[in-house]
Amino acid sequence: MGLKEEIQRRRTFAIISHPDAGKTTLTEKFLLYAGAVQLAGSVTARRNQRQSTSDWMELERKRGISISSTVLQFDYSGFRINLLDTPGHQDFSEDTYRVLTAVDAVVMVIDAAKGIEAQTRKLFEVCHRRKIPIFTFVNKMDRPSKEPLALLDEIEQVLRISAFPMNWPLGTGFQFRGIYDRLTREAHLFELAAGGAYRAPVQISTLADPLVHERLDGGAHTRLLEEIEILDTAGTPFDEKKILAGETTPVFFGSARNNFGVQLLLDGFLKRADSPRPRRSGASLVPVDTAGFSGFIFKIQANMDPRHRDRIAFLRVCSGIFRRDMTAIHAQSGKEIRLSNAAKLFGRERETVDEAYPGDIVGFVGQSILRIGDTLAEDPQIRFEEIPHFPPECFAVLNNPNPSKYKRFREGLDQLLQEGVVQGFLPRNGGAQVPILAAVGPLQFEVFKYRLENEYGAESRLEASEWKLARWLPPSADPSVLTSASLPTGAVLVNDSKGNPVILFPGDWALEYFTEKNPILELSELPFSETSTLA
Ligand SMILES: Nc1nc2c(ncn2[C@@H]2O[C@H](COP(=O)(O)OP(=O)(O)OP(=O)(O)O)[C@@H](O)[C@H]2O)c(=O)[nH]1
Ligand SMILES: [Mg+2]
Repeated sequence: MGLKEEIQRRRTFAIISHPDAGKTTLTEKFLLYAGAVQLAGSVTARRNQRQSTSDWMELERKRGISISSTVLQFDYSGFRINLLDTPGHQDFSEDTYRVLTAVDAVVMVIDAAKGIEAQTRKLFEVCHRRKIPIFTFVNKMDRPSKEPLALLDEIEQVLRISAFPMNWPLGTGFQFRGIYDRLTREAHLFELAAGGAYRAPVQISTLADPLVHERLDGGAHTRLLEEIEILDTAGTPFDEKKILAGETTPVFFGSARNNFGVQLLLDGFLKRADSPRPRRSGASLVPVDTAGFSGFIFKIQANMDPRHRDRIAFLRVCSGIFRRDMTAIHAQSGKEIRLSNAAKLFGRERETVDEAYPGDIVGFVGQSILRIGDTLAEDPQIRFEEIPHFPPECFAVLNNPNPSKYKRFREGLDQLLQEGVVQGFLPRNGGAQVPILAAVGPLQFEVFKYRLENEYGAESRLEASEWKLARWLPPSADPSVLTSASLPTGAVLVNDSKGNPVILFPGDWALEYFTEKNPILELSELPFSETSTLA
C-alpha cells in the first residue's frame, strides 16, 4: 500500500465529555466491536470481571475515573484507528486539550439524563474554534432520560451548532429496545448481553415490521412514528460537507454499557470522518502526503510499565513515513536524533513499530530530550505550533520529609514535572530549592503525591499555599530590579521550568496593586511565547 492509501485508511480521534458520561465505557465497546478485545472490561469492575483497557493506572482503577488520556491503536474493517480516551474532570483538562491538538475529529459523549454539562460545553468550544468535526453520542438511553427531541434542541441551542440525527432511539429508559437508522431506514432491535461484555445480539428489520410494535408499548410506538415524521419533514437536511467543516454534528443514540448502537456509531463515524488533516508550521500547512517525515509531541507519560521506570513521549505523525531508526531534526534544539525505540500503543501495552503514517501515534521510549510541543522532522524548516499551557489557579509547596530518600524524591519530582502532571516553579532568591507546584485543579496535586509515592517510593508533604495567580513578566523586563520591597505583600518572584520570570500573587488585589505601581510592565497569564496559540 502506498503513502496515499495508508493515509486514506487512517482515522485519529478523541472521545471527550463531562466526567462520567461514559467515554471509557464507549472506548471499551469500540474495542469489543472492532475485535481488538474479546471481552469488554468495565470501569467499575468487581472481582472476576475484566477491567477496562484504557483506565490502566492504579489510581484510575481505584477511583473509577480517568486521570490521564490513553492511546489505543487498532484495525477494523480496513481502517487503522488511533483512538484517544480522555479524562473528563476539569482538573485534568490540560491533558485533554493537548490531545485535541493531535486528533482530526472527536466523539462527544452526552449523558441522556443530563444533557450538555459544563465540561462538555468547554471542550466543544475548543473543538469548534479549531474546526474539528464533532460526532455526538447520546449515551445512557437505557436510563430515564430527557426526551430525544429536547436533547437535540439542547445541542443546537446551547452549542449553537446544527445537529443531524443519524439515528433515533426505539423507546427510551426501560423501554429502550434499539435504534432506527435514518439513512438506511432500518430498525435495529437489540437484546441485552450479560454485563455488556459481549456484543449485543441484534435483529434488523424495518419500522413497519410488527416485531418493532411488539417490543414497544403502544404509546412509545406512536410517539416514535410521530418523531420520525417530524425529523423527516422539519429537520436539518443531511450535508456531509458541513460535518467535515465542524458546522453540523451528526447525532447517534445508544447505550455504551449495553452495547446498543455502538456499532452503528463506530461504522457511521468511520464512514463520515476525515482521514488525517495537515498541521500548521509557521504561515503554511505541511501537506500530509509529502515524502518527508514530520510530527510533534503532545504528551509525555512516565512509568507506564511498572517494571521499567521509563518515559514515553507521544508523537502524532503529521507527514511522510516514519521508519524506525531513521534520523530527524529536533527543531527545539537543532539536533539530529536517531528515532529508535519506537512503539505503537494499546492502553498500557506497547509493541515495536517499524513504520508509521500520518495520523498515527508513536511512542518514543527514553528520548529524554523531547518535551511537550516539540517538533521532529526531516525538513529543518518545519516547526509546528506550540501546545498551549493553562494558567494555573492552585499552588502548593512540596516538601521531602525524608532526607535519606532525597534522590528518589528528586528523580520522581523531575520526571512527573516533565510529564506535565503539574507545573513547577522555583524561587529566584536561591536558598532552599523547594519547588512550588502549580495546577489547574487540586486533584492534580493528589495524583502527583500518589504517583511520587507509588512509582518512586518517595513520600512527600504538600503544603497548600496562599498564592492564587501567576503572571509572566515580558521578555524585555529585567526581573533583578524587582526587589521584595517592590512586590506586594505575599507575592513572590519565581522562575518557570524554562527559566522565565513569573510573579505569584496571593489575589486580585495584589495583582491590581502591582500593575498600578508598574503600569509599563505588561504581565501575561501564560508564557509570552505561547500566548498567541491558546486553544
Ligand atoms: N446506565 C448506563 N450506565 C452507563 C452507560 N455507559 C456508561 N455507564 C456508567 O457510567 C459510569 C461512568 O462511566 P465511564 O465510562 O467511566 O465515564 P467516563 O466518561 O470515562 O468518566 P471520566 O473518564 O472519569 O470522565 C460507569 O459507572 C459506567 O458503568 C450506559 O450506557 N448506561
Ligand atoms: Mg474515562
